[in-house]
Formats: sequence, C-alpha cells, structure tokens
Amino acid sequence: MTPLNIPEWQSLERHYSDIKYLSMREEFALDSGRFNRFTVRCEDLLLDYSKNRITKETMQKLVALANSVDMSGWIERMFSGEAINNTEGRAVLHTALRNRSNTPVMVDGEDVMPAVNAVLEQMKKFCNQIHSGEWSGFSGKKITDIVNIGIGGSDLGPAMICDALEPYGVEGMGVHFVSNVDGTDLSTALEKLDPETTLFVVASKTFTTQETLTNAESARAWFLKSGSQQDVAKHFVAVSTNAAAVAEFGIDTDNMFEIWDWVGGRYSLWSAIGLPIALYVGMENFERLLDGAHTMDNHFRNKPFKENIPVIMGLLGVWYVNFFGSQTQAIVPYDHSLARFPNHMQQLDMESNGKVTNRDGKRISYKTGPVIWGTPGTNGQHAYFQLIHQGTQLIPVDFVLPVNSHYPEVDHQSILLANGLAQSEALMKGKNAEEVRAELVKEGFEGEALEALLPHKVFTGNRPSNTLLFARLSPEMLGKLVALYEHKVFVQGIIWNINSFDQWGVELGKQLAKAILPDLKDDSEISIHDSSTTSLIKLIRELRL
Ligand code: G6Q
Repeated sequence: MTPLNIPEWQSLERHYSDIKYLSMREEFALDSGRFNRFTVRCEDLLLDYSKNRITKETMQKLVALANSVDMSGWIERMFSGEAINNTEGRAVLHTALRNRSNTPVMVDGEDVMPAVNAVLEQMKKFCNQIHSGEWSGFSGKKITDIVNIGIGGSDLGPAMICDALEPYGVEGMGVHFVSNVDGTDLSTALEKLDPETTLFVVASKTFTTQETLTNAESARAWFLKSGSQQDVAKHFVAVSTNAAAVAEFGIDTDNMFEIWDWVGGRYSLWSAIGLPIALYVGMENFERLLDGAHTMDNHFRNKPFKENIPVIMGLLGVWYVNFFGSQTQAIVPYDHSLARFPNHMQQLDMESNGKVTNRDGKRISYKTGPVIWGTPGTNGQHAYFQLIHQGTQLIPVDFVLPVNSHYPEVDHQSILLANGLAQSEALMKGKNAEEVRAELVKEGFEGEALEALLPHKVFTGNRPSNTLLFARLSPEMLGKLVALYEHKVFVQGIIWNINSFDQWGVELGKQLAKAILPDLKDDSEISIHDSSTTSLIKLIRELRL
C-alpha cells in the first residue's frame, strides 16, 4: 500500500496547491479565534499549533488521512501487544512498561504485567539498598556514583532524563554515562571516581554490543586495581535480555535486571534501562516519570484525533515533509536541562522512521523521516536560527517552553521565555519590505544606501512552529513529553506504511566494524574491501604509534 494512492492523500495534494501561499500573518489578523481553534491540551501540557500553515480544512483533511490508514486500529494493535514490528516478529510494548493501571497486556497468550511489576519491585528494592547504604562498596563505604555503560538506546534516553531531572537528584549521588568506545569517554569519567564508592550499570539489551562490552571490560580492569574479583559483584550490575552473556561476563545474574525483546532500544528508558535514572532521582521520581508517560498513553489511545497531541503533531510533520518538501525538523527546548532532549529525539525519530522500504518490503517513492536536530534556546538563536529565519529551506520548529525554572534564585526566566516567544512570532510574521523601509528611515537611512540594505533585512516569515507550554519540568511532565514524541513518530510511521520499530541500518555498522577490526592488526592479511577502505587501513597501520 502506498499513501500516494489514497484519495485522502490526493485530496491533500490538491488542498496544498490551493493554500501553499496562505499567509499565517493574514490568518491571524482575520481570525481572533485562531489560537483557541488550534490549541489542545493533555492535562497541564498545552500544544499551540496555530502558527502552522494550516486552515480548519487542512486539519480535517489530515485527520481524514489518519482515518484512511486505520490509525485507531494500529494504535490498538500496538497497545494490545500484536507483533507490529513485522520484520523482527515482535510486539512493541514500551507502553506496558508504564501501564500504571496494570490492566493485562498479552504477548503470545501471556500477561506481561506481572514480569514488568516484578522488575519494578526489584529496582525499588535495589535503589533503597543503595540509598540507605545497606548495599555498600567492597570497603564498606556508601555508593556515591553510578556509571551507566551502554550506547544508543541504552544510553541516550537515561542520560537525557538524568540531566533534565537534576533538581530531583538524591543528595550525594552522582551519575555518569559512558557510551563511546573512544577510550577518552571512559577514562575521563573514571578520573573523577573512587572504585570503593562506584557502581557500574552495564546496560545492553543484547549484551553483545562491542562498545559496551569493551567499556565494561576496561571498567572492570580499572576496578580490579583496587578491589578483588569477588568484590566485582558489589560494583557491577547488568540490565539485559541475555542472562547467559551477563553470566559469561562475570556479573552475578542475581544482580541482573531483565528487559524483554518487545522493548525497542530507543523506547527502553521506561524499563530497567532506566535504572540509572531511578538510582539518581529515586524510585519515586522514576515512577512519576512513568505516570506522566501513562497519562500521555491514555490521551493518545482515547482522545479523538482532532484533540490528540501526538496525532496532530505527527500529521503536521507529514504535511511539511510530504507536501511542503521540508527535509528537517528542529526541536528547541527553552530549558537548559533539556540540552540532550534533541539528541534523544534524533535517535527516536531518525532510527524509527529513516526507512526506504515499506512494511510489505517494497521500495517507496515518497519522503519519510526528516532530519531531527536542535539545541537549547537561547543559544541556537545566536547560531543557526539565521537559516531558519532567512534560509531557503522550510524548517518547522518545535519550541518546548517550561514557564518556571527549577532555579528561581537566579531569575532569568522571563528573558528566556520572551526569547522563545519572540522567535516563534518572528518566524510566523517575518518583516515585510514596508516595515523594513520604515525602520531604516527611522534609523536615518535614505536613497541608495537604504535601497541597498533593504532586501537583506526582509524576512518572508510564514515559517511554521509548534509551542509546547507547561508550568514546570516535573518528572510527570518529562514523561508526558517523551511519550508524546514516541507516539508522534508512531503516527508518521503508520501514514508512511513503514515499520518504525526495526533498525537494520544500525545492524550493518555493527557487522562491518567487526569485520574490519582484524585488518587493523599489523601482521594480518587485509581482507577484501574497496580501494578506499583498503588504503585507509594501510595508512592507519603506518601512522599508528
Ligand atoms: C535502538 C537501537 C540501538 C541500541 C544500541 C545498543 O533502538 O537498537 O541504538 O539501543 O545499539 O544496543 P544494546 O542495548 O543491545 O547494547
């Protein structure tokens, strides 16, 4: 099935030709109710999508498109544990990990909730033991630092959440994330740490990932310079599906936290992959995060599409990618603690929807996932915002705006918020030639000098953005936000008829690196590669110290 043949898609194509020049500025001037019309809430989270190139009719047509692909049916299939990850034959159940209502969720005839709850209990017990000092390091000292060793989905989500929830951190507890196989990452983390008070969480769903296992082995070697082999059990725990590999690595499987193959890596922060979060902010706050995500799950599952935040954001994304030809999407949090939020979203979105083959194995001829990027405001304003305002590409922006800071003693918040709002207003309104002229005259310009400068200062405007506004970045709100984007990605995957839950592109890199590794040894015969790769291997051998 290609969406291009769906009548609702074709109707959107015609509609696009009719309204592609629609001016948002004029629409705002004509319709004082535009904000109310294009605003939705999930409890205390508000989405203002009024600054988009849409009319009421656009939204009706986008919702009709969602209905035409049986979006509700697909949502139910995901929540109810059907194997919608068709290339791996797996269910997709990150929603079960935060199913706080505890209703049964069946996979292959078995309710997964008892296992989910058992691991949550295990995490709770472990966090209590660490925080109370009942579980101490080998010399009897309290654990003060957690080092998570993992990569991709086993790193980005938990790292982003720990940054964002820093104000909720348990006193005296530090958390560190080591992901890169570049030895610099591990070495710089270990420099500051004391083996007597450090706990390593080796997080790997498969427990076969080269980077993670290499880092874990080096961390163990570092530890063994102070502790003994039998002390390893007190300082290394694992999160994985693969008990055999965990045992083989030398971690006691009693100290292993289980995850399941129906949890995708980039969707796994809600599982025991979130253990560093729970250790850092406490289990109670981790559960608040789950609560928030569950609220968003219920919203997504139950709200009609015209009031459904993930559906609306997903459809708007399709509108820009497939009709306006946008190739990228910026996510800009006006909250410094969300610095890693765009990185996590990058993996979530690009690994899920960066696909060129549809669910039926056919190559597709329309655009799918955009490039996701961004950094916190206001920093981005002084860097790449130039291109968003005046460049040749149409780049939709999501502004994420918490009204209150966790650090009110330094009251910069009004300036921060004013900047965020100013950006979305400026992108929408722009500045026309008339306005620029008046401004230049006021500044004393005239004649040729004025005419020469004028075109450079014109902003076409009409550049779309969403604003997500909320009172404060609590654990619940963070849970809602992340779940919202997970579901947005899902909505788009369904429209594009792709499987958002596999990642064969990632697998290829893993395979090839393993094949090249032996070639880097000086005395080995280089296996067959292209001439570029072979020459680079030879050069590396020469240059190596
Ligand atoms: C995520 C991807 C990928 C994965 C890492 C780590 O969805 O599959 O980023 O999380 O490759 O894998 P392991 O957890 O198995 O080490």
